[in-house]
Amino acid sequence: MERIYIGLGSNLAAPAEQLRHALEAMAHLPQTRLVGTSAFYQSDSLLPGQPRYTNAVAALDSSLEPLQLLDALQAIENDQGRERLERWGPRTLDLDILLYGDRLIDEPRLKVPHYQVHLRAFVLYPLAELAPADLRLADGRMLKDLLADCPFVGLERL
Ligand code: A4P
Ligand code: MG
Repeated sequence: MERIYIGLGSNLAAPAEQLRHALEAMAHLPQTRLVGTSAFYQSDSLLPGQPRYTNAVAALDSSLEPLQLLDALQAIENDQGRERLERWGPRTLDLDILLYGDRLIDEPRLKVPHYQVHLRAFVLYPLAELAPADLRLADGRMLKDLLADCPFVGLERL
């Protein structure tokens, strides 16, 4: 079992409902336990002209291998009507593997830690609700240092 953190995001079709539904689906994955869920947060899209996003982070314990977990998460996205029309386009559900134990993964389909973890208040603040205060990412960065460099601006805790 490894501790895994998943970032959830939605900005279409009742986002908070999409997140609740996805949490339920993740709780039912094989060899996996949902061990924690952050609060939900709203913020503007990183790209202008899109609806606001609702985001959260979930903590899982799982013995699925990373690519198996990615497949399972993409199946959940597809079940919830995800259409990949354009990169960064609006979406009913986006599930990103933020951290996978202390693994560094660099494969064509999967980069962990997620490449934009450090830039995104809507990832770091919910992550900090679930992760130990002294969490060190696999690449050596400390969560508390990333938080210190990422102001809580434009985030609305629901
Ligand atoms: N992939 C590689 N690494 C990972 C990983 N760690 N977790 C690959 C999940 N997938 C990973 O993803 C494209 C491919 O990335 C996948 O097929 C997988 O093999 P995608 O979800 O199909 O495409 P995307 O979501 O459009 O791209 P990306 O880069 O995941 O977008 P982001 O970074 O998620 O950004 N504003 C706010 N406020 N909140 C948001 O959540 N999200 C985005 C989308 C833009 N603005 C936002 C938010
Ligand atoms: Mg994504």
